[in-house]
Formats: sequence, structure tokens, C-alpha cells
Amino acid sequence: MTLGRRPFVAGLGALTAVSLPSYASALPARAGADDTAARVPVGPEDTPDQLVAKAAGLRPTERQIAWQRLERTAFLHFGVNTFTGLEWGTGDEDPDVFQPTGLDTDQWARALRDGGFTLAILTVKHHDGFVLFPSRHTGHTVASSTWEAGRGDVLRSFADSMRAHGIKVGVYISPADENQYLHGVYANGSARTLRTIPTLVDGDDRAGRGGLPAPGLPVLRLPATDYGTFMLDQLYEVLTEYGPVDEVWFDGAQGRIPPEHVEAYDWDSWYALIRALAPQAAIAVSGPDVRWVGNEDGSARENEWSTVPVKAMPGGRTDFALSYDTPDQGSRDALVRAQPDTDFLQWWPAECDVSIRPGWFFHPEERPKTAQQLTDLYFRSVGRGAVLLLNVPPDRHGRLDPADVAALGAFAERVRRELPADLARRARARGDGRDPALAVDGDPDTSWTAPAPSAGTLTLDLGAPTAVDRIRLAEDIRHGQRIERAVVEAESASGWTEITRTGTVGASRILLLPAPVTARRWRLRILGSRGPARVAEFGLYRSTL
Ligand code: FUL
Repeated sequence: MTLGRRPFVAGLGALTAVSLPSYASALPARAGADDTAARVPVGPEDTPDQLVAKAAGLRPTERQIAWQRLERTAFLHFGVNTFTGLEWGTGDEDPDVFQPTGLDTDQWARALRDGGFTLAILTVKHHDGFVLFPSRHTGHTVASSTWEAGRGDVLRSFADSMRAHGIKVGVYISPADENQYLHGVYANGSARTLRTIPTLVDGDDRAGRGGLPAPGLPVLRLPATDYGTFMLDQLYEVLTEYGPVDEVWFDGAQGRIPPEHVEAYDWDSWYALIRALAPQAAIAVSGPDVRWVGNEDGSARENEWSTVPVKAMPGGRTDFALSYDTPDQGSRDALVRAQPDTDFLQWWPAECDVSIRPGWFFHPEERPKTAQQLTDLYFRSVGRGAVLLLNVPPDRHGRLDPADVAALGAFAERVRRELPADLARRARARGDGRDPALAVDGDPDTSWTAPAPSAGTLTLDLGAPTAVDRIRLAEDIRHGQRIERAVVEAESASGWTEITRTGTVGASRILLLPAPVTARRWRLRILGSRGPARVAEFGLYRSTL
């Protein structure tokens, strides 16, 4: 993405006051250096064919590919609302309401691991402004609660537990902040001026000589308002003291703050700081790397494109050129319809957020979704080329409810039974174009290349008649998203018969057959594509429910 101003980043030699993790000292020479193929400008002179060619030319960044492969990610909404019963807090809560009686983040991690989740995002700060680690920049934190005698740190415990169980760490830091609004920092009309981050506070343990940060600490100079600086300082603490972070999630809601109190967020500076301190982190939703799917039901569109038209907003924020919830975000028609409002076409893949319970925070009277409902959500998100972001809220003990834990385990088991061993793995593959065997080798980074746009047939011989009721297709998204229409056929005594069709494929497309079909030879025919299709996976499964 293009940032308005380049940050100044300095690593200042050996470290003394705070131990800085090695990943943070390896600062990139240029933030966002790999982002150039993920975004292309659009103008009124572009013909419909040029728009399609531009969309087909987009490539995801390395961090977007890594994010896409997470498939199942989790949210943990936890904070003062857990104890007040609210969904949106007020910002003037007594921090002492935060009293988990038996915080057990290892239990969160075990349940998520057993549910097949690969990354978890904690609400480090929701709209109420209460912070789950002892930030130096606000008193509205866990340190002001008598919980753990003010020495508790949920973020530390969460991050340690997740990593110990092989789960990546993500953070939700709400741009809206009721508490800072009440303290006159949020939307106070302050000027956007060049600020030095970190801002050292009285008695700061990060201070070196002469009022400067200690040698070895990264120092950034970025333009920001007072509140923008508060956010930068908080992001700095999170991204330098808690180990690698792989997703930073910025919500778009204003909470209960009156809408006329507008804080013009310093998105460009926040993004620059994240790129500098956590270059691997995907910036989601109000961010350039990952787009909100447009609903909170966990469902992607039947035909989901990761290449979509966007508007460039003040401060460097990316916004939808069409409405966020339009049923068609990326077809040829959509690209043309959006053109008058489009600044760029962008690789901006969809994330499907949904809660396992009706609320985002824990409410004792609510019940979790069943394993079957969760599996349907999996098919409607991961099965349509998106990533699932499932919220599982900890309760007032600081544990996941046993009913939710059971549902997560049963969900993972059900997905295993829906998609057990891939029957196509190392089948004899024939095809026009190049390297048909690479579509059945189990490697997402290798692919069959169809001979031409909207053409190509890939045939698998399984060696014996085999019953199939689930089909999984995947494009090699390192080469972009191309397939618009394809058909899967099976050979019977009377010849080749259509079994099912698909529209878009993208990173992953799961097709469910209403009943098993038995055949020895199966084939995929590309009917429409924006360039020669690159198929990384043509998988065949027989569910064992
Ligand atoms: C929304 C927020 O307002 C909700 O409280 C929740 O955090 C959800 C994931 O995003 O916009």
C-alpha cells in the first residue's frame, strides 16, 4: 500500500532497559516493500477488458498468503463487558469490575488448538477503552484492578499460552475509545504534528540518557493527533513487548461516542508503525491486507473475489468502492459498475467474523452454536475462499465455557469426517497445459497450468471406481485469482457426466454433493477464467459422517 509519508525508523544499537525481541530489531528497509503487485490504479479510460486484466494481474503479498492459509482463526472478546453484561461499554467503568476468578489462557489455547484454529485475536482494547495489559499510557487497565493485586497481564498470559500451543497471536485494538473520549483525548481537535514514538512517561523503564529511549529501542517519528499518538504508543508496547503478532484488527465502529465527535484517525501512521515493528502482521478490516466480508454471520458470498475495487480514503485507509455488503464484489460486472468510484483494484481477501454465541462478549444465558452449525460456517467461509474468524468469549472465571469447548472439539471432528483422506492424492493426472500432477501432490505452492484462458481439462484416474461426495479445489493464489467458472465431471458407462459446477475458486472452494457418486475417472474443465487457470488442488473426498 502507498503511505503518505515514509516513517523514520532508527534501531539504536545495544539494548538495555527493555528486552527487545529479535524480530522487532530486524526492521525492514522500506515498509510495505512487497505490496506493489497487490494494488493497481484504475482510471475512467480503462475498458472493461482492461479492468479484468488488471484484476487478473493482482498478486497477494507474502503476508496475505500466510494469512489466507490460516483458514480457521478465532476471536476472544474479553474485558470489562464480560463482567458488566454489556456488549458496548461506557468507558467510565470502575477497573475493579474486572475480576476473573480463575484466568486460564492455557485452557483457551487447548480448546482452540483442538478446534483446528491456527491464530487467535484477543480484544486487547474494546470500544470502552479498558486495556488488558498494564499500559504505561492510561490508567484504565488491568493494573488498576485489584485482580492479581494489579499485577495481572491478560495479553502476556494469552500470548504465552497461544504460542506454547502452536497458535499465532493477533490483537484487536479498538480505534474508538470511550475512556479517552471522556478524558478529552479522543476527538479533542488537536493538531496532527510530528511525534516521537515511544512517548516516554514519568519513571519510564524504557528511558536511556537525556530523556531518550534506551539504545536498541526502535524510535519512530510519525505525524499524529493526541489520540493518534496514544494509539501509536499502545501499538508500540504491544508490538515490542509481547512477541510476534500476526494480525492487527481495527474495527470500524464508533461505540457509544456521539457521531459528531469525529477523530480523524492517523491510519497512515498506525500502519507505518505496524509495518516497521511487525512486518508479518496482516492489518485487518480497517486495514489494507484483509477485508470484512460485509456481515457478522460468518458467510462469504457464493462467488467471492479477493480482487476487488477500492477507494483510497483520507489517511491512507482502504474502503469499498461498492457497498461493503453488495452481493457481488468482484465479477466483471461489478468491476465495471464500480469504476466511477474506484481508485484501485486491490488484493483484499475476505474474513468472515461470527460469534459462537449470539453476543460477542460472554453472557451466561446464551448458548453456543452446534458442531453442525459451525461446520456449515466453515463451508460458507473457508469453502468459499475466505478465512473464518470465530469468536469464543471467555466467561467471568476467565475460562471458555465447557459447552463452547465441547462444540469446538466436535466441530473439528466433524470437519475431519467431512474431508478425510484426499482420494485424489497422487492419482494419475492428465491434462492439457503444463504439470497436471502438481494439482494432486498436496503442495499448495505447485499447480497445473491450463493451456489458455477459459480452457483446459484436468483428468484424474483413481485406478478403481471410487465414491466421492466432497470436492475441494484451490487456485495457486501466488499467481492471482483467475477462475470464473468450471465444471466437475465423472465418467460413467454412458460417457462424461456433469457432477457439479463452481463459479469462483480462489484459495479454496469446497463443493458438497447431495449424494456420493462412484467413478474411476474424474475431470475438471475450466469454462471461464481471467488468464490460464493455475490449479493447486483438485481433491476428492468421501465423507464418513
Ligand atoms: C464490531 C464491534 O462493535 C463489536 O463489539 C465486535 O467487536 C465486532 C467484532 O466488531 O464492529
